[in-house]
Amino acid sequence: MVHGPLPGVARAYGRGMARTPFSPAFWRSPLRGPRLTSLLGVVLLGGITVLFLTGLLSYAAYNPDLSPVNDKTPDKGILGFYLFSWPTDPHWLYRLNQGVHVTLGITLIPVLLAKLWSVVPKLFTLPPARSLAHALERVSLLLLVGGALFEFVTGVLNVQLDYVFPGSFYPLHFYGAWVFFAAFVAHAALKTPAALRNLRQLREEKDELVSPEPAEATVSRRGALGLVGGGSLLLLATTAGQNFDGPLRRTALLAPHGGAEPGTGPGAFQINKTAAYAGIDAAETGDQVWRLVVVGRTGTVRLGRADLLRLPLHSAALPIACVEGWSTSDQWWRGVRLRDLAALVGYDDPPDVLVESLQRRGAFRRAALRANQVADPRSLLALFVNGEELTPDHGHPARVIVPAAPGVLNTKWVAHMTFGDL
Ligand SMILES: Nc1nc2c(c(=O)[nH]1)N[C@H]1C(S)=C(S)[C@@H](COP(=O)(O)O)O[C@H]1N2
Ligand SMILES: [Mo]
Repeated sequence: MVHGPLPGVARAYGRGMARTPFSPAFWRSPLRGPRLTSLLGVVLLGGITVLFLTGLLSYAAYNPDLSPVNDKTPDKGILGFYLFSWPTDPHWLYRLNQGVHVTLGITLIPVLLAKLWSVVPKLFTLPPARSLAHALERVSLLLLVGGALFEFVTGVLNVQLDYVFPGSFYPLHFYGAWVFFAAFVAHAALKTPAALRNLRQLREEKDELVSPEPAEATVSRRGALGLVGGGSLLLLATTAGQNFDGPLRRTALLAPHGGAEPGTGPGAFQINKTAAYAGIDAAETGDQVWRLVVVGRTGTVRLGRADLLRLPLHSAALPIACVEGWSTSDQWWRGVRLRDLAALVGYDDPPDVLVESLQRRGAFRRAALRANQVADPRSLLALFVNGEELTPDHGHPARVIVPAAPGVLNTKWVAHMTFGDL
């Protein structure tokens, strides 16, 4: 049964106020109410917690505390309290972490938008604050809504537009995540008990979210939830494929690394930055000119390609997994073990290493690897992939590949390696 306007609302009509968003009667959808809001809230409670944790792990995987070279948020202070040495096992660890982070984030967009829609009347309640506690609650809601929009927008832009914010995505998304998650925890602590109660109740409670003067329903609540869930499933189905090869990647219609693999042959798997983009000149990479400079305790060693080929070569099946949430399945890399290169310059116990490429500009032209990564027998300075020489775009003449590490640590077009404790 639809009840008539409340007396106060009727008076508001009289004064011509009912048509502004500040009047409860302005919001007429019969779908709004604590049950819908609570259900969406519980989904987001789980989803955003996973997003936050995988985000923190993703940051730790960059080895930011190892060297300033890796750290895009050097002023983080205590926010880095949890950092730890990223392991090399299982070798698909970063691939899984980042695939979940990005795919889940995109999948939750319709849920987030529906949740914001379901509570939008609350943004307009008057007076703005009834008490200090109420004022604090509203400020925290502002941080919550602002933080959520900020994190989703910066994340999607980074994934879709490929570094629209040169260098600054990491601090924005990292600091934004802490602000947002603090507000999220406060909100969840306050609201979860009531949300669970709302979901167990069969009938809608009297609540400020329930329109005092509901319009005729155009869609049932079940239908609306179906729309949100369907939207999420559609995003999931058109994004997740960018973590797989071949026909599955072709399903990732919305993902920048979906579709067909680039080129043909052994090097036909996803490329982040091409050699041309990175400004790598073929004149610098030829066998006659290119030298790998390895620096360590016992001095400096210069190795041409022929010298490297005389060292023991090993193979490892490892994926490329990018922070942007795309990855490849395992590729067959072949090259010299990083720990053998460390031994060449005086380290039986492998230390950390700073790897620098031929590339002159760009945030990812160099990276630092931790001793545990250098020590892993699968960590290679690869010269070959899938049975053939590296292609220019995959880092010819030599590139680093390390198990479980983010793509950004797998430096291409390597020119310089400095072993030692960083
Ligand atoms: N020199 C250099 N190495 C680099 C990069 C770069 O921009 N410059 N990009 C990194 C990133 S972010 C990724 S995901 C991987 C991608 O490797 P691929 O292009 O062979 O797939 O290379 C890494 N190595
Ligand atoms: Mo990447």
